[in-house]
Amino acid sequence: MSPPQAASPNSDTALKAGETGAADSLGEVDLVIVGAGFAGIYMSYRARQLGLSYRVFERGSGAGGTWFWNRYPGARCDVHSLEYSYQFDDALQQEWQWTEKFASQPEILRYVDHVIERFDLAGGITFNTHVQGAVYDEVRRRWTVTTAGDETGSIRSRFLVLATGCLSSANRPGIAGLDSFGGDVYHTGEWPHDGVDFAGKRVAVIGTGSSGIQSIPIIATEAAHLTVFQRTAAYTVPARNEPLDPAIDAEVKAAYTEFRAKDWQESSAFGIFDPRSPEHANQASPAERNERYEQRWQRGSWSYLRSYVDHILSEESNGYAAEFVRDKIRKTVQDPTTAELLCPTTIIGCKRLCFDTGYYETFNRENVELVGISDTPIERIEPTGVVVDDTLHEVDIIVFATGFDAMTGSLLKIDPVGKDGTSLSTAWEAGPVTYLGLSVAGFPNMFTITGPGSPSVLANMITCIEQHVNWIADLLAHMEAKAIHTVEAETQAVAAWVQHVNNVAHSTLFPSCNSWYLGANIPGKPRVFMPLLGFPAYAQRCDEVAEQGYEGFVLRGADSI
Ligand code: NA7
Repeated sequence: MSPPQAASPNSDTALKAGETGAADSLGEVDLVIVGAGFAGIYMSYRARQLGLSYRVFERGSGAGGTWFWNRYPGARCDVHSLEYSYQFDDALQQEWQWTEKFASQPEILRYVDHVIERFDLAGGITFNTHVQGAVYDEVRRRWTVTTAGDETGSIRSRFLVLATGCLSSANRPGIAGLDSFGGDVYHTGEWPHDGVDFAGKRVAVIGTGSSGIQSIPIIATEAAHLTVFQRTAAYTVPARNEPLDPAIDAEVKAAYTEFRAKDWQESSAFGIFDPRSPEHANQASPAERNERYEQRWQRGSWSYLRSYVDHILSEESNGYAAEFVRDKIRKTVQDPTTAELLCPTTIIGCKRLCFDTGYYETFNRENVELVGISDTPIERIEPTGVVVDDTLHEVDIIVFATGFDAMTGSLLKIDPVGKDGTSLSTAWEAGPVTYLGLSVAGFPNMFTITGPGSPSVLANMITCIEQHVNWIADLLAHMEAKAIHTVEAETQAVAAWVQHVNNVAHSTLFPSCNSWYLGANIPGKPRVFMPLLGFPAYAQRCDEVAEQGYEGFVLRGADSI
């Protein structure tokens, strides 16, 4: 096992003669990486390749990021396994054997652990250690990062990489009386490692996004009674998960590089298995549309929304796809009142589409009840249950499937303080502003991976992560080679980028509903569309920025002191 590198020979201590500087309890490295999910793991691999000294701090007791925490029943990826994996090492992608079309959470964790072991990365990761804050010192040109947990203290670094993930800060709604509840309370995004025994219990699930929709059918089969509290009905399409076909596995692995290159050209950096039809729904006849929707419904998952090219562009076309799903719900759910309550009315796809295994069928079970809380929100929680519209629903367990303070939550919990003592929360008071989703003006040598303003959650996260990490690693190598000590996004470049992200979003139907893409799920969060649509154009722009000498960034070296 190789420990993290010692400080690189090019390390610029930046201490002027006579300055001592209080020694930081955890010393100094070139690079502090926050988080040991897919992003932090790969960043540490590249840092080691570059000969940089680094430390990775991870609050969990294991690696995997969102996949470490989301252990709820039925947790599963919605991107094809052969696409949702690293591509930086051909031997790795050849040797790893996925068992299912859509990998389950435990299988993804096994993959993560395999990568760490295979590339000998464990020595650089400190688990059970929370990064609490980070402050930039302009004189020393160093970040001071404070930690708590297995290693409590502070560490100085030249660079700070926030690999904190987009879906890692659980949203626990502040419902009156929650503390008085006499039973057990869980959140899908912070699930106990030992699982939860639902046998014989009356269970409430609050929230019907992806996590609720994956877990509800399983909890229903285990619990004595299940009450589902639904604020907004979500669209879900059958996942049609199955064992990974060995013929497909062999075919992809025979030409994995070409497969990845093709994938890279997809707007979402995945989707080879479910190509988008170039036709427009509003130009097809009703019979053609229904036939196409039925085929795609049978195929399942992403295939459905890719039936036509204009679903997220034309309200009329979107309406056809939405009505087809409502029709399926009405045919599947026997009780007409429940069926109507389950019928979503928003734009299909403006919140992330969900994929299920037997979700709508679950509401035909005698032990399952649906309670709408859109017009009559949960009033309070009492020791014995949940009160809605003056009715007490008695339960023994409450499961919050209420999602995340997405994309910015974990960054703002750290709330780094940049130049002039400005905190990230102040800089982002009106919503997150970044350049390329990678850098924030006023926060030199700090990078966000898959941050707001990058494709991230609208694309294949692993592909986005590798593209980001490679871009950052190239920049760090450039800085080492040219004796550049600081890099910082220019304010004008940030403003232009934010405008670009907004323009792209507003040319689609994405901003039309209260999604976590917009921060609308968190009370008081500024309503700003955070991810950028279109991976290939984004990656090309990043390349151009680098080729043009890091256009939009200020690079400072020894001669600019
Ligand atoms: P989501 O998709 O954000 O879903 C959260 C659900 O919880 C959704 O139905 C919300 O209703 C509901 N919610 C949130 N806050 C409340 C309160 N205060 N009261 C009642 N109901 C509430 O999170 P998931 O964990 O399911 O999925 C996150 C992503 O993980 C998913 O998109 C995939 O990318 C994987 P709302 O719709 O806001 O009315």
